[in-house]
Amino acid sequence: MALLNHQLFAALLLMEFVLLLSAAESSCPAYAGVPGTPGHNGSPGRDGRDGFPGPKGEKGDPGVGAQGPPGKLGPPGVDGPKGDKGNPGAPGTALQSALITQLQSDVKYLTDRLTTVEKVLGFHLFKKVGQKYYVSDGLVGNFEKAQKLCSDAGAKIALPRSEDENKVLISMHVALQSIYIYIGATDKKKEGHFVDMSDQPLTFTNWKEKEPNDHNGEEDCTVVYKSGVWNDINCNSEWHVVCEL
Ligand code: FUC
Ligand code: CA
Ligand code: CA
Repeated sequence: MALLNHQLFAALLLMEFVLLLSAAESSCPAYAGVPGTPGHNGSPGRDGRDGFPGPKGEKGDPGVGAQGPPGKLGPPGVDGPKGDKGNPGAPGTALQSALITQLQSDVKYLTDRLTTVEKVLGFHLFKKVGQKYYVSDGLVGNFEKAQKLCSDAGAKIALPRSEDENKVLISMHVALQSIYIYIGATDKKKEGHFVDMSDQPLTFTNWKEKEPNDHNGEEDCTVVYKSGVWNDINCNSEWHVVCEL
């Protein structure tokens, strides 16, 4: 009962307050109150937008990094025009001239040797003695044919000019299975007077005993036996051909 009275009382109070308030608002003149104290600062606002771009900065200092690797080779350029002729060189010293002369001589010697060796390689059979090569393809012919076969190969018909050369020449008999080998000595121009193919007297001979005998008055060419001795023979007879280089 007491609680209900309380509640009722409170309700009446509230109604009266509301009535008073509405009356005041609608009809009673009022004065502004004293301003209150400023409130506390609010929390920070959101970030602002970006500003305008600033002025261009000064050029920076050169970098200090290591140089990079070289780029790839570019495509070849087109040939330029031919340059002018150079000025004459300064005169060489005496030593330089001597050296050039020597080198020219060496090059000639080597070139000549190479030419010879290349000719030698054109034959099936060859043997070296000193600076000379005896060469053969195992062919047979009369003296005229023997000379032609050799000259066609840039060579000469064999002619031993020493005991050594004579020995190496007859060593070819083994491979050739020959009886005689023609050599470049004749007495065609003057009977009994044998000369080489340049008409020079022979400086080495190895005649067999009782040779040359100009048998039947018709022997003006020369051959060498397997034993190494020489015999004058008819130039039309056919024997093995050996050339020299
Ligand atoms: C000897 C040689 C000749 C010929 C003859 C059959 O008289 O001198 O050259 O070989 O024999
Ligand atoms: Ca003769
Ligand atoms: Ca004879």
